[in-house]
Amino acid sequence: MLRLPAAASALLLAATPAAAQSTAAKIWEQNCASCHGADGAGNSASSLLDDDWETDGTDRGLYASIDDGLKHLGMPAYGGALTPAEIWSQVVYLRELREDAERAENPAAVAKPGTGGVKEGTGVYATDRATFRLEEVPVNAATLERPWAIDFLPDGRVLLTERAGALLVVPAGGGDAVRVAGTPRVWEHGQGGLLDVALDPAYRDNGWVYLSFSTSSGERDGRAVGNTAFVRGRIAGDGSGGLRWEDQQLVHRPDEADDGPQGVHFGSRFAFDGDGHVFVALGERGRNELSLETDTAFGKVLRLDEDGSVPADGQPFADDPAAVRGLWTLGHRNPQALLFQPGSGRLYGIEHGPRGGDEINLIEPGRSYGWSRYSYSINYNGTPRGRNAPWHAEAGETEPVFTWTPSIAPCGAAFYDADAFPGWRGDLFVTSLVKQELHRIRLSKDGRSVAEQEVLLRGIGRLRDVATGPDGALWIAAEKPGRVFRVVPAS
Ligand code: HEC
Ligand SMILES: [Ca+2]
Repeated sequence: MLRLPAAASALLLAATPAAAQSTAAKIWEQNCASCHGADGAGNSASSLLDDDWETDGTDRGLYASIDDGLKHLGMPAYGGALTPAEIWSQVVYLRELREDAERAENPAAVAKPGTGGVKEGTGVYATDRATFRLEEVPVNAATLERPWAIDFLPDGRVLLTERAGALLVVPAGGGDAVRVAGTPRVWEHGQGGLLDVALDPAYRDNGWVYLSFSTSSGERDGRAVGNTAFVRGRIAGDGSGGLRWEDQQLVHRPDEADDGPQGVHFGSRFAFDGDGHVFVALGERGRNELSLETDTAFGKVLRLDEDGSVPADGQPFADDPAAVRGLWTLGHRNPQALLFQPGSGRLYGIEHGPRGGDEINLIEPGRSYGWSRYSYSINYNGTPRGRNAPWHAEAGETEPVFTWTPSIAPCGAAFYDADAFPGWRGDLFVTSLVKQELHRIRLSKDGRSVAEQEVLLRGIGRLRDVATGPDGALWIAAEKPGRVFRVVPAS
């Protein structure tokens, strides 16, 4: 395979005649607004903002209506005039119009603390399967702008990473944070910095704590270049009340030859199968053309032994001599969550599409998840992606279990596995950056679709991570300013 250096591929991208392609908004304005209204609220045809559909109202249903038309009702067929990708762009655009309308009507979907009669710290949130209260946990730290990940020590103390580089240990109920000295220096660059923190499943026996972070290998053509690194180490007392990072071992770092100056898509979560393996998710670092290539670590999920070596058994690409070490799945964009479902052994990954098409994927060995050839998204500038319809399966790629269109920019996620909220046991909780929401999702029994979805919180900040605490509460980390919340039962 011919591999271009990052700078050359960026030039190629810039040379693509993007201006020739119309944006989703333009296509709508020129073809659809006359009958459906500029905002979708209806004109000569009825509103597309309500839930009164002629078809089933799913993405496929809407796509088919635009493609084939509804001739008996006066909806023209666009299958001849628009490419499949352009038709798809109208589905995305229509979902965006619907979201705009829903937000305008209901700016705080559930309730925003401090408004609408819900007083912060005392408000009771009545939701489908639980009634809860939101509490802020005080964290006194020198800086806490962007807490990135949250986990817990067995004694209940809270581990927090701060993207700028601090690993913090906070008392169980909040209070003065202790910064762990001697953690790796991070390359604070764009979306990079200190990223995930996770405890080894056998932490009580071996004391291993895993950290991921962006790191630079130096300069190329006058610019710093880097990628994501994964290490483990131990947190030990320093003898005078402080904490130190010790015994560091490298778990994984992609080939330095692939380091690039881009500030995006570092991926980085850890997941453990409890059987000696650690799974890590790598973003495509803006090199989307490489996500489907087995010989680079861009846009991949890897499975490694916990000490970073390649497992002797069960590697799906063992027959591909060029495959990167530990390769498990490919075709990812920027996975921001990677987690096992308790009890089932199923591994899930959650990743961002550019504009629409954020995905929950069931991660199964050897599979490809389609990026960047297939995605339920459109480009940031509103142009359709390529010429194809987005259906992954028709192209031999793995369909997501669930997609968000418009994007919510999902980040950390957790399965709830405690007793405080019996109605939530086994449910998946997903944070959102852009929409500033906490979503609850109940997966179907076979784990391949979503049975329930609910927005629990909106408007308390960009949410980075969520975790089930040892106290049974759901803990949430919000950023800018960094804040930690606990979702606790109302009574
Ligand atoms: C000549 C008028 C007209 C134009 C132009 C038009 N539509 Fe429609 N459309 C209709 C009518 C009529 C219906 C049937 C239901 C109704 O009255 O809203 C409909 C229905 C739909 C539906 C709903 C399907 C369902 O399951 O209920 C979608 C989606 C839709 N149009 C999208 C579009 C898009 C996208 C465009 C532009 C590419 C477009 N329409 C252009 C008249 C039009
Ligand atoms: Ca995909």
